[in-house]
Amino acid sequence: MALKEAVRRKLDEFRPRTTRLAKEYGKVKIDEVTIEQCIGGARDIRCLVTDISYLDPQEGIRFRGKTIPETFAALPKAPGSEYPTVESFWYFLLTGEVPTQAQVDEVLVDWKKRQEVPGYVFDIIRAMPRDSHPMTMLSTGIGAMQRESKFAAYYTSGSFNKLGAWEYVYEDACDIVARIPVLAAFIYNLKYRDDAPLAIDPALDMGANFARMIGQGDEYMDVARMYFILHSDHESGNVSAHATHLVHSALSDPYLSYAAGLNGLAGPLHGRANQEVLDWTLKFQKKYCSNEEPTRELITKALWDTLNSGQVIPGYGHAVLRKTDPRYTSQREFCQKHLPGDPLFKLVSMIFEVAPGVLAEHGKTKNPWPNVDAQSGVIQWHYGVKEWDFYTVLFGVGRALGCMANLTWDRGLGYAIERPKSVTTSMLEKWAAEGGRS
Ligand code: HAX
Repeated sequence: MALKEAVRRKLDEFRPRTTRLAKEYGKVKIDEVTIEQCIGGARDIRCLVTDISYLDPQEGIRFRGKTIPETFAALPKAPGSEYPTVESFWYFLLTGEVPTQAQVDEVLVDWKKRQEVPGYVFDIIRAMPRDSHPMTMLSTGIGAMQRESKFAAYYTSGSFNKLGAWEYVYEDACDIVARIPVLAAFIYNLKYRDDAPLAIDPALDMGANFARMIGQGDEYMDVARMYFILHSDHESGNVSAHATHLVHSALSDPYLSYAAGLNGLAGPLHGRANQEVLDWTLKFQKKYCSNEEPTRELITKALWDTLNSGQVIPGYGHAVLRKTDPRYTSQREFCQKHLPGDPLFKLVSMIFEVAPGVLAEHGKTKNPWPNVDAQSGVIQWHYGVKEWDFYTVLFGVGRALGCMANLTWDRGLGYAIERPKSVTTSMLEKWAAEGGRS
């Protein structure tokens, strides 16, 4: 498999750099920690390493050094489409190299071989109450599939070797990214289409096949491709990526690790914000616009009502970004091109005009601008995926790409078990009184 060999080559090139940094420059200081950071969620402390993507507060995400438009422009496209296949993006995330069409085709064939989800996983999900949240079903499905882990089998084989372990993480990673859309489609059909599963199309790329598997037409294929790529990676400090990395650092296999990541993604301050945005917007329509068109005044009132009731405005703010999220912009451009007249898009655009001003006046958030989740649900809604509690599952399918690429590299570079040090409140009070920890 050319991709695995490309990853091996890249890891061999990288390993001496990491080893040298740790050995020769290990004591060089790159950051210091304040009491505010210690109490406030470790915000902005530089203590994780990843080369898969980097998030600049002003510019937004770069995947392997490329902005979103550069990434879309550089990668080989799906047949008849202006978007790249997820397979080509996977090659790029893992290696940093733009693949040839032949290399992309090889990934596509490889994923088809890996794609089958064992029947017992479906049985377990079917046994859950039908009104369980789809994210609970997804994380249960990934956790249940742990039985298939090649890394776990290798660990207990008696011949575990630290240097070779990445190959087994790579195998699990490829299995997970190939299977998770099939699992997600199963959950969608179980919950919303009377448990009427649709077969895998052996000829279609991941995005196109996913469209087919949830009963969508051809026009949804690019939506799926764009959505999975945009949601893939956001460097490694966000809750889902960090949880995945943390759990794997104990040498838990990629299934256990990504189930943990998904559980983090399910939180309303993280991935579930896309569900919350749709919920907020539809409630707004129902409450304020049953007899009249939405106006800036009505939106302003609704935003203040939300803030005054102690809730956050979903889809706005970010822990790192200080500008409009380019993932938001990319989806907005898609809407402007493909669904400019959609009433929900118009409403969300109006919220975009008003919300930053309201949040700035409210004065709490460091970033009043929209994030990825403010725009994504509108597109799903427009194309007929109206079950908005499913939107975080779509995020989880995309995020698997970033988390699995990162785990492969984590193991390839032999990153250590994660174990930050905690302190007590009394210690903080003592150091506060002394002006710092001596
Ligand atoms: N509405 C109201 N208040 C907000 C806010 C928002 N959208 N965003 C931040 N704030 C508040 C915070 O709750 C915090 O208040 P307290 O001091 O009372 O605790 C204050 O402003 C300072 O927060 P911050 O430093 O600007 O932001 P954080 O790094 O603490 O939090 C969050 C970042 C994304 C969690 C936050 O902006 C938020 O809750 N946004 C709404 C939920 C959301 O859209 N989440 C998705 C983020 C993107 C993502 O991960 N997608 O998966």
